[in-house]
Amino acid sequence: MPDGMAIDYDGLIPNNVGLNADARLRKALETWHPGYIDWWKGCGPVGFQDAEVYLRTAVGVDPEGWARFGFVKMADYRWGILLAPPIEGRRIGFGAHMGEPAWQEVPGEYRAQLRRLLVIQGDTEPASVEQQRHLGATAPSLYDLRNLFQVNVEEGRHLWAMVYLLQKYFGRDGREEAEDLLRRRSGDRDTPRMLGAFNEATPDWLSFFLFTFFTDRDGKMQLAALAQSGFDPLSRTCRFMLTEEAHHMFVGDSGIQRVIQRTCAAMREAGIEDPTDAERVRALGVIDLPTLQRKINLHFTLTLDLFGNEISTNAANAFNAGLKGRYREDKIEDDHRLLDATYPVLRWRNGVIVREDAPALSALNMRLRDDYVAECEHGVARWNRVIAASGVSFRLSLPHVGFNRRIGEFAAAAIAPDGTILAAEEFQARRDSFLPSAADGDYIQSLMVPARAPGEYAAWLAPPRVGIDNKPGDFAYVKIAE
Ligand code: BYC
Repeated sequence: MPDGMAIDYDGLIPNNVGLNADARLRKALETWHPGYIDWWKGCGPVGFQDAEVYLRTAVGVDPEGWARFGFVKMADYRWGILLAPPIEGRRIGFGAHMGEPAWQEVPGEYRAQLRRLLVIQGDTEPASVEQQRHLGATAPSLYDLRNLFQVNVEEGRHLWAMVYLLQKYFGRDGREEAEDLLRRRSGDRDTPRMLGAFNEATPDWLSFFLFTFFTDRDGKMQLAALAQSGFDPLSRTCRFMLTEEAHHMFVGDSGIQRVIQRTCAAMREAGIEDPTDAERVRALGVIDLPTLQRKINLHFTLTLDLFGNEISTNAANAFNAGLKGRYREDKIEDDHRLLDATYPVLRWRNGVIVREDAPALSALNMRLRDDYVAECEHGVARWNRVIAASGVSFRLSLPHVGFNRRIGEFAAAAIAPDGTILAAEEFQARRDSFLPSAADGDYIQSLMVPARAPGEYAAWLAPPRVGIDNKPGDFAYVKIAE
């Protein structure tokens, strides 16, 4: 079978990478498979493993083939290895090797760098499943429960995607890395996941929606940058992963819209004019908008840390090597080498925020982060339109990029969400007006009561406008075993 479009759906591991013709790789993956299933059962969704879930499964990589819907038990989900179709004659689009044919094998000089990128990407996928594992118990509807599990099984498949690349192209090192991906645990003191945000808790559904809006969107940006890679198997892998990522962000975006709709409708019915009167709004059993703003402040800034340092030689080297491009590199009109270019970077200098031109190569993390922030701004504008349409007078916003940071220029700075520079003590004193407090967490937790009858929704959340796969509002997306 050519390494192209044809899907082998009969074996243990559905794939379009010709696994049947590669005995060594098949054996390596089949050896890894039981450990993966153990991990899924031990660290994946708690409960519901015997439930029939209305999931989409990728059965092809063309626009029609990759989304087949049907009821499956999660442990029986067919986690496959699927690459986007090859592009004939593809060439490296940036960096020192620009114009050379894309690599089909790992270039020896970049082996370590490439492996590190694959491992970091791979590590985030199971981490998110671990973070979300307890959410099923408090799902606000069967529709939402199904979406959670869809996201979870696809993050599992994204782990498979990175493990495939590690096992196929990195021999024994790759096999060891694949084992370690199953060994680390989100939030574990001794063997944590690699990046900060993936060790945070996702304790409730508001956090889940914000995670899928903000943090999955970092996933999209990073995958889009890796999809430009001169290492063609990585490019094809990421291109296919991106088709799945869109739904994850939809879950977050529409989830927050539904929270806002419900809150605003409840306020209107009760005649509450002041959106900051949290006590009265909470008495209605919905999430007050200032609490949502504090949650946005937290999730946005945790995710900004995932872009690394604003000035990064790792990022410059990965670009120069042709391994990781910019967002939509192929649509940018410049020399794609950036040897003489500059890029404006926000820096923290002697207690003030300044904008300085830095060498564009070193500033690639900053540039990707700027592209990310622009997308987030669009999302917040959509949410604000929902608030405005309901007649409530309140505006959500993204906090300043220097607020609440742990990585990069602003890690040591005390900056308010509006960009005001504060003394460290003042920041601490006002912390609970910037970020969710323990009491906010308790309140949100108090709303997390499951709704499990078809068509039933928890009181803090509006129903979706349309169902998954155009199913009606009372469709039983999950058939829970008695
Ligand atoms: N936490 O030179 P720097 C997703 C480390 S999300 C802890 O600035 P670089 C998903 C850094 O590793 C997308 N450590 O780093 C979403 C480095 O350490 P070493 C995941 C951090 O390499 C939702 C040192 O600090 N994919 O897919 O330029 C659900 C120096 O930093 C952090 C990727 O990220 C942090 N936040 O930039 C499911 C793509 N940040 O090596 C899935 C692959 C930095 O010197 N990764 N450090 O010991 C990369 O491209 C880059 O490694 C990073 C960091 C953008 C992460």
